[in-house]
Amino acid sequence: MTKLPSLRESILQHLRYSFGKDPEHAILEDWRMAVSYAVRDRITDAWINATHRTYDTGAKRVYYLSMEFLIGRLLEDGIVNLELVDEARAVLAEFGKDYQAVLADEPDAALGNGGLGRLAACFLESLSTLGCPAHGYGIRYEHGLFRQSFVDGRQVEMPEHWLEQRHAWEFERPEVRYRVGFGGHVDTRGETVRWYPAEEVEAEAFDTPVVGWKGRWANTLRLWSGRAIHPFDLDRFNHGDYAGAAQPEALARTISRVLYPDDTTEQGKELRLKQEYFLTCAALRDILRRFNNQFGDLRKLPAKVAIQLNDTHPAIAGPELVRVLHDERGLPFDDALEIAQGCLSYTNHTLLPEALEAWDESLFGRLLPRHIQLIDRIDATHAARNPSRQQSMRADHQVKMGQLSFVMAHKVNGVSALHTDLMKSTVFSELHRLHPDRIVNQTNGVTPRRWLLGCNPRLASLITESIGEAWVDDLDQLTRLEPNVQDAAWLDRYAQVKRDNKVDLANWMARHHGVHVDPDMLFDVQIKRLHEYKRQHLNILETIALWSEIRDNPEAGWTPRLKLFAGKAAPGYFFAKDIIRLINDAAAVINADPVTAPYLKVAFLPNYNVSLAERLVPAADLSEQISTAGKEASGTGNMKFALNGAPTVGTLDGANVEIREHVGAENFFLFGMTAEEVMERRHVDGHAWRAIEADPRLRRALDLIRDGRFSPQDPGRYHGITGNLEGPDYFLVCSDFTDYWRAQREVDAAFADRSRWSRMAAWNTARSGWFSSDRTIRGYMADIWNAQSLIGA
Ligand code: DL6
Repeated sequence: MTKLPSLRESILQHLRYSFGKDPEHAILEDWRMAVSYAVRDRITDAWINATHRTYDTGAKRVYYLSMEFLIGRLLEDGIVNLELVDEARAVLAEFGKDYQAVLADEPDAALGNGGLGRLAACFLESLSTLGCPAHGYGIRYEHGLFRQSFVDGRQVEMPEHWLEQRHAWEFERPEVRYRVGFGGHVDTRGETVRWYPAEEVEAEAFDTPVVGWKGRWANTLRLWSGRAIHPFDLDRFNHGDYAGAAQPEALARTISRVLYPDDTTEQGKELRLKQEYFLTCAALRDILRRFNNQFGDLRKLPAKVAIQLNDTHPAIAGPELVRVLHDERGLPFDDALEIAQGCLSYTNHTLLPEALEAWDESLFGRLLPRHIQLIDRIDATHAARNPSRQQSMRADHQVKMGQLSFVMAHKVNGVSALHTDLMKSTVFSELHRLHPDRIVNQTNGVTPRRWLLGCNPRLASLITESIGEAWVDDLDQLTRLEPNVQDAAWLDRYAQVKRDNKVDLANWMARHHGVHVDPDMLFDVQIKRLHEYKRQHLNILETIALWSEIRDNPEAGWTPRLKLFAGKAAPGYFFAKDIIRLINDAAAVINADPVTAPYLKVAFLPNYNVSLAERLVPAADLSEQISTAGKEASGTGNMKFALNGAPTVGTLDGANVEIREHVGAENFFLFGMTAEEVMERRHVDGHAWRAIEADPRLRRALDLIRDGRFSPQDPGRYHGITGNLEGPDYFLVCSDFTDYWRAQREVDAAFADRSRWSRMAAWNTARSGWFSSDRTIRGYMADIWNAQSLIGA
C-alpha cells in the first residue's frame, strides 16, 4: 500500500494536480473538492483492503437493494469517521478557509424521499462500521428529490441539480455495464423458455465507497445510470434529423433521471416500473457475475449471497432471479425457486394500503412478459403447497408486490415492535398463518457517527469527556452517563450545549431565512415528509388554539415557544400541500401579532433535507412524533431527537413505543389513542363532531381557519381541510386534539423548570443507545442474513 502524504500535503497536491489551482486562486469549490479527494484517498485504501479481505476469506456478502439512498453530504461523514476533523479544520484555517463553509459547499445528494432512504444510508454506514461485507445497489438519479421553495406560502417544486456541481465521491465504472430489457415476447419450446425484449438500455455502474468508524472497513454503494446501447443514430443524423439522432440516448437516460417520477399518469407508472426492474436486473447480474467468478456452483448461492429488498420496490428480484437460474442457467424451476428464496429477504416499511405496491397487470405483462408468467407459476406453486391459502399475488387485475415479496423471502421483517405485530395481524395475517416463522422484527436505528458525533460536536465532546469515546461504536455505553444525570453541575453543562446549539440555529435562521427567534424559547420541532397520518395539521391546530388562548390572556405566564416545521409534500398530494400553505399562512398572522410575539413564533423552513435535519436535531428541545397510532411504521427522526436530548411529545406509534420504554415514561410526553383504540374510534358515528363539540378550543381553531382568518383574501382556501376534519377525519386529528393540548401544557410546565427539563433531556440521551443502527444491523446479520463481521477475523 502506498504511504499517503499528510492531509495538508494531500489537499495541496489535489488543488494543484487534480484541479490546476494554487491556494491563492482556488475558489471554495476547489477547496471542497481537494479536501474531498484527500479524504477519499484515505478511504480508498480501506475500501480496497476490505475487498481483498472479502475475497480472501470467501465470506458471505450482503446486498441491499433500495430505490432510495438518502446519503446527503459525504465529506463530513468521511472526515468524522477517519477522525480528521481537527486536522482538516487546521489546514483550512491556515489558508483562511472556513471549515464549515467548505463542508456546506457540497451538494446534498437527495436520492431519497425520507425515512426509508435515510435508513438505507445509515445501514450502509453501520455495515461498514461492523465490517460486514456489503454492497448497496440503487439508482444514480440525475435529479434527486425536488427542491422545495415557497411562493405565497405554497410549495413550489424545482428540479434538484445535485450533479451540476462537481461530485467528489463516485468512481465511474464504464467497464461494468449490463443490458436491461423491456417488453417484447416470450418464446416457449418445451421446457426451454426465452424472453426476447423489444427494447434494451444499458445500466452503467458508479461506485461510492462508504467508510465505517475509524476507517477500519469500507463497503460500496453502487448506483446505476441509464445509457443507450447505441447512443447516436448516425443514419438519422445524416438524413438531417439531428434531434432524432440523439433520441436513443435521451430515452435511455430518462430511466435514471428523476427520483419517483409523478406516477399519476400512465407514462409515469410505466417509468417507475421500468426503474424498479432496471435497478434489480442490473444488481442481480452484478451479484451473479461476482459469485460466478468466485464460487461458481449456483447451489451455494444462499450460503454466499444475502439480498435484502428494501420495501417492495425491488420485489421483481424474486421472479428475475428465478428467471435467470431457470431460463438462462437451466436449473429446474423448483430448485431455482428454493435458491432464490434462500437468498432473498424483505423489509416492509408501511402498512398504508395506498403505499403497498400493486401493479396493473396489463402494464406489468406488457413490460415484463416473462416475469408475469413466472409470478403465476410461483403463485400456483405456493397455492399448491399451502392448500388453505386464499389470497393470491394476482387479484383485482393487479400484481400484488407485498404478497410476492413475502412469498419469495425466507425472512420478512417489520421495523418496530408494534409495526411487526400489526403486520402479523393485518396486511400479512394469512401469510403469517401459513409461515409463522417468517416474520421477524428489526427495530430501526440511526448511525451515531452522523447523528451525534458529526451533527452535535458539543454534545459529543461532553459525552466523550464524561465516559470516554467508546460510545461512538458501542452506543449502549451511553448508559454510563446515568450518574452524570444526577449531577447538577454536569447538567448545567449539558444544558449549555443545547443552548449554544440553539443560538447557532437562531443565527442561521436569521441569516438565511430572515426569521428572528429568541434562543430561550422552547424549540418545538416537527420535521418529516408531509402526510395526513403524520398529522402536521394537528400541530398547527394546537398552535392556532394556543395563539387564541394567549391573546385572551397574555399575562398568564406562557412558556415561550417556537414551532418549527420542515418537510416536503409529494407533488401530487394536494391535501398535504394545503397543510403546508396553512402553516405558512398561520405563521404570517401569528408572527405579526404584537400581543403574542413574546410567547409564540411559527416557522416553516423550506427544502427539508439531510443537512437541514443535521442543523435542527441538535437544537431541538421537543420532538413532535404525533402520528395516528398504527400508521407510522417506525420513525427514525424520533430516535435522532431523543439521542440529542429532545424529549418526545408523541403517540404510542412505531418506535415511539420502544423509545418511551427506554427513556422512561417520565421523560416522554404521551398522548392520544392507542392503535387498538384508533381502530375502534373509527367506527364511532360522528367521532370528529363529538370531539369538536367537547372542546371549545378545537372548535375555535377550526372556526378561525374556516372563516379565513389566515387567508382573508381567499376565505374558502382551507375548506378542504376543515371539511375533512369536521367530516371523515380518518386520521383522527379531532379525537386526539384534547389530549394533545393537555400533553403540550405539561411540556410548558416541565420546560419552565429548567433543571427538571435538562434532566429529562439528559435521560433521553443516556438511554437512547439501543437506537443505534449498529444494533439493528447486528440483528439483521444474525437473524436474517447469517453474515459475519470481518473486522479482526
Ligand atoms: O423504516 C424506515 C421508515 C420508517 O421509519 C417510517 O416510519 C416509514 O414511514 C418509512 N416508510 C416509507 C415507505 N413508504 N413507502 N412505501 O418510507 O420507512
